[in-house]
Amino acid sequence: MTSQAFLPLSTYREYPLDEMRLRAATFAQEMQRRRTVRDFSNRAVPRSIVEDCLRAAGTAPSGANQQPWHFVAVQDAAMKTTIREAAEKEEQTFYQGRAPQAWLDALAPLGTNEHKPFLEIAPWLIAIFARSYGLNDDGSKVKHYYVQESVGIATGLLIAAIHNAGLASLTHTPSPMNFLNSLLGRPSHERPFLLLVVGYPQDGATVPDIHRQPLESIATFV
Ligand code: IYR
Repeated sequence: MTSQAFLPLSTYREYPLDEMRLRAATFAQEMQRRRTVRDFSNRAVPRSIVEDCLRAAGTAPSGANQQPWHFVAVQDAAMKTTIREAAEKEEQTFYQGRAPQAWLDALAPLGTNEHKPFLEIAPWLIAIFARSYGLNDDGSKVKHYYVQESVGIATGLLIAAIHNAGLASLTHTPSPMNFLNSLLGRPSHERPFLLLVVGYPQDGATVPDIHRQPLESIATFV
């Protein structure tokens, strides 16, 4: 056992209550504006913006601080084309048979189908991997804890950071997406978690007429 050093909490900032109220309400309104977008523009987004969004994602809390995530940010056009081709192949089997009718019915309001042009059009694809276990120098495994939860939280922060920067994103889940390991050169103990499409919305982009549940439906106070 190594002993753990502790440092003063120097990064915490307390706000007067009025300011706290305003900040909480402003952030909630800001997040209400976020919509998942499927119509992307091919307009370039500087790499430094993506880097900062990934820095924000990397601040997520994680089980035993093991930070069991890896992000592959793809802007290379040939790689995006290859990813699109592989994803559409999986999606075709999904939409043309693998998906039960009830699942297709649930997706109907979103208007999705097997065609994924945004995988080539959007300037960035961020493949998010969840590391199932760590590796010591001698090759032995280090157990990781709460991997799915940790990577889910990091992904949420990433989505919020992208929105905060003024960009749109799409949480895309081709299934299965193991093809991302071989295409992006990630080891097999990293499981593809999500493919996040990032960019500007296309001019005239539309979104489905769907709504968020009000607070009363999603929260209970005891
Ligand atoms: N992976 C498919 C299907 C899909 C599934 C769910 I659940 C969604 O919320 C949206 C789509 C696709 O990307 O089209």
